[in-house]
Amino acid sequence: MNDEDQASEAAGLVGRRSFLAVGAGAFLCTIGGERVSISERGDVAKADAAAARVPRPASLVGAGAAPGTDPVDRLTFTTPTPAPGGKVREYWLEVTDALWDIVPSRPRRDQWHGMPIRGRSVFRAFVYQPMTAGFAGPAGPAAIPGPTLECEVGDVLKVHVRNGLSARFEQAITLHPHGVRYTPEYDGAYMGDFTRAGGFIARGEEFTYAFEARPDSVGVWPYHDHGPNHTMNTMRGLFGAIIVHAKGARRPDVQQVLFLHQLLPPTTGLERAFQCINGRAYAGNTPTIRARVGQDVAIHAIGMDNNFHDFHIHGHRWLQEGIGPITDTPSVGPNETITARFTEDNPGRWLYHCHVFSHMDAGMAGWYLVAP
Ligand SMILES: [Cu+2]
Repeated sequence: MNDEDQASEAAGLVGRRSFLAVGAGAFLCTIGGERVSISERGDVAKADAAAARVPRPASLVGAGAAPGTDPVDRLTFTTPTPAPGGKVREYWLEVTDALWDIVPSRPRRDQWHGMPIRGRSVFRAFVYQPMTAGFAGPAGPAAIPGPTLECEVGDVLKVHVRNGLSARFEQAITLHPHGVRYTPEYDGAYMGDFTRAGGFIARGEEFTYAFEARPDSVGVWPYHDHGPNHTMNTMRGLFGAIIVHAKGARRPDVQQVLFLHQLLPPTTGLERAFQCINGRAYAGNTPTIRARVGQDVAIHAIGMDNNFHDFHIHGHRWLQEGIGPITDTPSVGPNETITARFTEDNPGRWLYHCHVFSHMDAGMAGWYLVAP
């Protein structure tokens, strides 16, 4: 079987050879008013079928009825412009479905334990693919996570999103940001009859979001799908990071975003669960971070599943506001960010990993290599 056949079968589209209950990975989705239980390998197809039945919200049909009857539903909003000295930072993202290998090293291997990884590891992910202006062509690979959107306080992030899913995935998607300031029009949230323009991008359509980077937006934040099928779509890869820098702030020499998340059989159709960092599992497949002594290093860990993770870097400690004063293993919850920022002073080969043992042992680990 080639990878495409494997992924189709894995998603339950070609036939389910085995009934495999995976209780630990079960979750419930509410999709357009339907409750969909996601508990078996390949149940992603059930979520997709439910999402395909969600109609375009009445508020977005034709001239558009007001979304609801409360006075707040009749408010209208303007598109923000940059503060004095600020800029418009434009990004073009196409939502595509793509085959994704969770363990791409050949042979498949966990470098930490020198252990072969057996079985299939390719599934069909949904991703935000970076595109050049006007969606002229790809600006980068279709990958988990989507591109990091960067700006400074005073800027407006203008994010063009096109739903480029293939015909078998007839469903709306969105982009919902954290941290920046936005009106309901640019919330990117599907809300049934109350849905505003950015909350339902049907297949083949596009929408342009405008987000303001305010002084209280400084930090590192996730963005993710918040359309009718948001839970499943986020779990299969529709997420990325936003970094808002203080005006004129010195950028770190090394900056790395790490999403901590699971890829489970109900979502992937694969036989086993993978504990992932940026869509990959096991050291040598997950990001290898490199720095030199003396560099200003910022490593941002973001939770992107139903779990809490404990982010640990060997050989290092850092100030963690609200947890510290000094830590080397802070917890990070769903859609929460922690930042490990320090001046590098400890050369060598180091591990970084989630310190939940079952996560660490199933792939949520990687290398941090520090040159003298
Ligand atoms: Cu974990």
